[in-house]
Amino acid sequence: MLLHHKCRSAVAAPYSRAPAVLRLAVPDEAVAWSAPWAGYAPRDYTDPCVEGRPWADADLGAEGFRPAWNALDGVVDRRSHEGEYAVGAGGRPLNPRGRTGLAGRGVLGRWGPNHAADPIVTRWRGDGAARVLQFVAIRRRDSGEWALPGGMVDPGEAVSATLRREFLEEAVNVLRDPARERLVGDFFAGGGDVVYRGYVDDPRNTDNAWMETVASHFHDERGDAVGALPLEAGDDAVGVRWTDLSAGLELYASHSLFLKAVADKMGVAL
Ligand code: RP5
Ligand code: MG
Ligand code: MG
Repeated sequence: MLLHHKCRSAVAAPYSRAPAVLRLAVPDEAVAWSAPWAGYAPRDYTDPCVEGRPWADADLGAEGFRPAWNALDGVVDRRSHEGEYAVGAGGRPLNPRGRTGLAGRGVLGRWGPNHAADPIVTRWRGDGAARVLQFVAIRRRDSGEWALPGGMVDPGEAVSATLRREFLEEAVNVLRDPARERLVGDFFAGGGDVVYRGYVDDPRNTDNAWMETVASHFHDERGDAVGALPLEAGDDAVGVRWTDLSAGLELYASHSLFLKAVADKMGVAL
């Protein structure tokens, strides 16, 4: 099992989105829930930004809130790509990758898995032996890091629709000009090639709420479709650019891992 790093620290460290909230230090050997830790009592934190929001769950124990874990719960998908997750004390789902040093939901809306989709759009720069594979990266408003233009799957939304919608919102700024939707034509039809499906090592994760994604690859071989579009950052992106795929790229969460899979698929050595 890959150890999560970005949602954990070996020394007490601030939670990414609420720096006054400290994660408990969790050393590598104490990450697995099976590792004994009798006094483990991390801070229990759910950020006010999720309370009462239509896209967020209620508090556990709130009247009328009876989530069906590991199931499709109405339109909310509470199943994990990682298989069945455990539900611990207080009816709280447990992070399938183990301890994070923080309990509650943090800034995530759902208890348990929070489902996202990440479109990986590529084209070539240059040609012949010197050609370089490029992908569309956005700069996140929340952390300032470069990332894939991904986002949350809305309840009941098909992942293929999320992939297209998030690309249009974050990399084409369709929100400013809805007519831009037409520019991508049928480029996203079919949902692309899934290169990763599972847990994301996202700095927002907690012991009881975590990100999962489907990362899907769309390639513009001739560079005359989406590869030729003017890009403009929108919604929760503050920058966008074609980025050379190279070794050692520092990207948000586990996004470099998904790009490694794309490089392998395209026969590009990193
Ligand atoms: C990451 O957070 C996913 O891989 C996806 O890129 C992103 C979704 O969250 P928002 O961009 O909507 O904040 O874990
Ligand atoms: Mg978005
Ligand atoms: Mg996003």
